[in-house]
Amino acid sequence: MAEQNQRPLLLQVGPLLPALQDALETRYEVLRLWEAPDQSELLAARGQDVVAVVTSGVHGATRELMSALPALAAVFSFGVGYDSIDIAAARDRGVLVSNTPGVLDDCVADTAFALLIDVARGISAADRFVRRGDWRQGKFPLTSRLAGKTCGIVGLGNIGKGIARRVEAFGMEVAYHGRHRQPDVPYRYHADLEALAEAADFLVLSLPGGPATDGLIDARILAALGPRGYLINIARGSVVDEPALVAALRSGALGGAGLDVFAEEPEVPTALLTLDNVVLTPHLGSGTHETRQAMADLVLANVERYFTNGTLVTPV
Ligand code: 8YV
Repeated sequence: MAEQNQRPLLLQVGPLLPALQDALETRYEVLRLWEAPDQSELLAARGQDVVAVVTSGVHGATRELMSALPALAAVFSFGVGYDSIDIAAARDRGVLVSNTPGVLDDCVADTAFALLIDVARGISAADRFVRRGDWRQGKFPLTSRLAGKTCGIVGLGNIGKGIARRVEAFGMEVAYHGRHRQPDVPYRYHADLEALAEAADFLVLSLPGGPATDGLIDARILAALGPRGYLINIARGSVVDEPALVAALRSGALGGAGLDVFAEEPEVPTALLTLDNVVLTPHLGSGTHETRQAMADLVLANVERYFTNGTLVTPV
């Protein structure tokens, strides 16, 4: 028991890849917050000894949680997006924060492209059509070609650039919107998001979540995308005004949508479940064995570097 107490005490907010949990538990003492029958009781009893939090983009870390941990020095997150972590609270306290950039770009870009081609060509809808036996009654409706269309990317970071390369390979034009024009990219820049939505056949969201982008894709942007336009979201549900999206899809003001993220995960607006022009996936953007392992390795590398020399591999 004495040996246990000498290991740094980590607080794990929610479940993580089992291999990561095991690796952490062999080196550190880990409190599993989500398993505690009474979380406040656990925090009151052990919170003062916790030196680091291990969390994810999904589980986050609130100011309230951090304030229950007076010795907290670092937050390690599994995921690239850190909108669920109160960065201002961490800065106020001098708490370091790490995330897992770089290692998931390909898989998330693949997911965006998969949703795009699925919604354009009706792959999931056609699969349902075949399974229902509808083929015997007639042909599947015609769908939309990708080649020659314009893909508007909102947020041209590493994931956005990966999406751009994929759609270019399918003969699409790329345009983008972001806070700044990027002089080194060959794509058309729209300083105005509405102008990008008007120019685009497909609007793909690959920007960070958080207060700065909350509800950015509203009824006006969806109307600009229009009845033959498609919205693809692999970013965060919070960047879209979800009721406006549901209304636009139901009325036909928007052509269709491919959505991997939602405002209140794992809840999905029930109105979307019956629409054939919508493809829904359960926030699986980074969800491959290889990428989740690479994310786990990067979390562990950050934890180990921190406890070796007080620095991080990938600080936020
Ligand atoms: C999730 C993600 O974090 O990296 C991100 O920002 O959204 C995802 O990779 C991951 O699913 C956390 O469990």
